[in-house]
Amino acid sequence: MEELQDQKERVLSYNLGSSELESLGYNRILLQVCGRAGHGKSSFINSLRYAVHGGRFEATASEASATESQGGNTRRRTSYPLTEVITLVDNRGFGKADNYEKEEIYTQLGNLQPLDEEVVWESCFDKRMKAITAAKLNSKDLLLPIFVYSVQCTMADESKEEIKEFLKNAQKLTGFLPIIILTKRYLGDVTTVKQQFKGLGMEQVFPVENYTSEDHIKTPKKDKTFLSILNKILDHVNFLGKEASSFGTQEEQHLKRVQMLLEIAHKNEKEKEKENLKAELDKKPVEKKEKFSCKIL
Ligand SMILES: Nc1nc2c(ncn2[C@@H]2O[C@H](COP(=O)(O)OP(=O)(O)OP(=O)(O)O)[C@@H](O)[C@H]2O)c(=O)[nH]1
Ligand SMILES: [Mg+2]
Repeated sequence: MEELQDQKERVLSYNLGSSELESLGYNRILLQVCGRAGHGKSSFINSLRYAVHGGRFEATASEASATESQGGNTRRRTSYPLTEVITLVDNRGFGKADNYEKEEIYTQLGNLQPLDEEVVWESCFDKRMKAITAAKLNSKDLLLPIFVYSVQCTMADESKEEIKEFLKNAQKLTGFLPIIILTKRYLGDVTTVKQQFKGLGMEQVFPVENYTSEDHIKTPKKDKTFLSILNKILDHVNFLGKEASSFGTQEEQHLKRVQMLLEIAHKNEKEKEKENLKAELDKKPVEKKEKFSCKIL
């Protein structure tokens, strides 16, 4: 029990003051929660808040809102402060995850979309380019990616490649190896899924059973799971704090992200052009070839 209290206090009193990260201009840790629609992102955020603050359970980050998880055109990133220094961000879940949608998720992850505002991600290439280049460095956030995945799904080979690419890009964008949260731990094969993520090079993989509206009876074991995850995250931040000079200032990180996003958007546009061209060619009736005829003069 004392251990639980210590872990809680460390989270509540943590600040970047003692770290070199502050001298590089960072003053807030943004835990960027992302993952497929319905895998438990909002519930994970609610669970962390409940474990740290207690009180009455509130599903503040709304659980599975049907309209949002269906991939509408308006996206919203909602922030939930956990402490003065740590803020949780509920990024919109991605469903079909085509190139275009992934690009949008990367702009959320790279903090190039504003928090707590409705944002429409343009389908027009020029407008997207403008949005990326115009994104201001308007925060002093240290971005840390958290990938939420339900063990109800084991990874098939093709989704493994897709997730691997996503995690690699998330690491490049933020400078942090993503932290993997395996939700619904009693509803699937947690050992296999954990092994799959380890096989993708992920070092921190945590199975959890979230507190939800249906089941939020507090237990020491559950609280311990969520508080330990937060403490491991702070260890990771401290580690990077010691390596701060190699991590770079927020301006450098921001420029790197803009550059990376422009490259991704450009690559996607080229792929789209190729697909359009192929579709055009497929539509054209194939010209019948004249039968070879040989006239004997
Ligand atoms: N048993 C169990 N159910 C969970 C767990 N986490 C989430 N759920 C349930 O799964 C459903 C989806 O959870 P959400 O937290 O809304 O998922 P989400 O990723 O935020 O979904 P979107 O916002 O639509 O992308 C809800 O009905 C939750 O109650 C868990 O760890 N265990
Ligand atoms: Mg949600």
